Amino acid sequence: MKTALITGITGQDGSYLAKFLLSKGYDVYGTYRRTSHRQLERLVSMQIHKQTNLEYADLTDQISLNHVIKKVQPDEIYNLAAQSFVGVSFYEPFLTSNVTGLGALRVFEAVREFSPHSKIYHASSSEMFGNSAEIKNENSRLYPASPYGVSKVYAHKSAQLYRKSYDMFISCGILFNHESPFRGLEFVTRKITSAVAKIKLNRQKKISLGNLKAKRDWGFAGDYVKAMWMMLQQDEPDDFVISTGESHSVEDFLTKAFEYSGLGNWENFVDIDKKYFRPSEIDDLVGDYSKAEKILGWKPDMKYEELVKLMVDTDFTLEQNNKIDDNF
Ligand code: NDP
Ligand code: GDR
Repeated sequence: MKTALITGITGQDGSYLAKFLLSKGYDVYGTYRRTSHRQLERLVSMQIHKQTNLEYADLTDQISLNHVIKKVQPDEIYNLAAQSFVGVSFYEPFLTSNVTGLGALRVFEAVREFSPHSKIYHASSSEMFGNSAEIKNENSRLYPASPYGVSKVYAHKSAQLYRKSYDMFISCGILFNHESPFRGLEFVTRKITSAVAKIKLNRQKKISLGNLKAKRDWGFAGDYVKAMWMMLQQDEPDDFVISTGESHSVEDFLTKAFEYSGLGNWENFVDIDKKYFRPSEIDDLVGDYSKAEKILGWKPDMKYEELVKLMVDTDFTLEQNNKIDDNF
């Protein structure tokens, strides 16, 4: 039985990945942080919290990472933990750099010192590319447009450096946006689908949003975690873009979600609020996943329209049962 350790197991991707690895027969460990509120929600909803081994560790605390990695000696480490919200990275740039940038380096150092046989998957991001018109691949220029993007570039370059300098197996997945019913409520897709459910049930009148013109390459998280695993089944470490190859605007997502729900024209329900605009924005992001298709045999399964429907349907059912957080 192989052992995997997931940093960020409580997040969207961590929970999908844990479920996937358990289905493959892995002994799954995950790191989590002490918080004052419920944090295992996703693992509990997926009914896998009792099958995973949880260990305290924080990406800002080298000792905690050393301890867990030394103890577990995992065959595979998936470094997913991050301050992952681009919007907040403008308000908390130091925290974001510390967790999302330096945090990855701390994981690599802990592995180098205490578990050099472990293969590492590192969560890089399309946010590293910033604003430029072309379709992005593994060789596209990195020109980040947020403190989060800068931190991901630091981690990505550190991964490549450690791979080369110390012969470590570190593969980077350059993942484009991927969503699901387990997406955090602050991200725009889930913000829209959770609002649609509340509006439909007369529990909310309007939703406030920012830049509706921005376009993103949105895929399904369940498809993307498979690519992470595939990268670690290779003989050599490498970098791979994981995407769908098409982008849609926030406005298009709104249109589809409101029409599908039966509420009709979104314009009756949306306010534009300046506070949701970012100091610098990426207009459009589209990824070319042909390298992953060729080498890993990976391609996305779920289509964009299916994803919108899945999220609208799931949020409606959740809201009917009063299960969407009201404090958000
Ligand atoms: P989430 O925000 O849902 O999950 C982030 C995870 O990191 C949570 O488990 C969170 O724990 C944990 N975490 C945050 N800060 C720390 C810390 N200081 N120490 C330890 N753990 C911490 O992100 P996703 O699941 O969506 O993304 C997973 C990874 O992939 C992230 O690195 C993200 O930046 C990257 N990525 C995501 C994409 C996407 O579209 N989803 C696209 C490209 C890259 P807690 O629950 O306690 O907050
Ligand atoms: P992103 O995702 O920044 O691409 O980062 P997000 O869903 O936050 O924003 C997507 C686009 O929508 C625009 N937008 C809004 N966004 C939010 N959150 N809230 C709003 O009200 C709103 N209105 C318009 C944004 O300006 C943006 O253009 C995600 C994260 O998962 C990162 O961790 C990951 O690395 C990247 O995707 C790839």
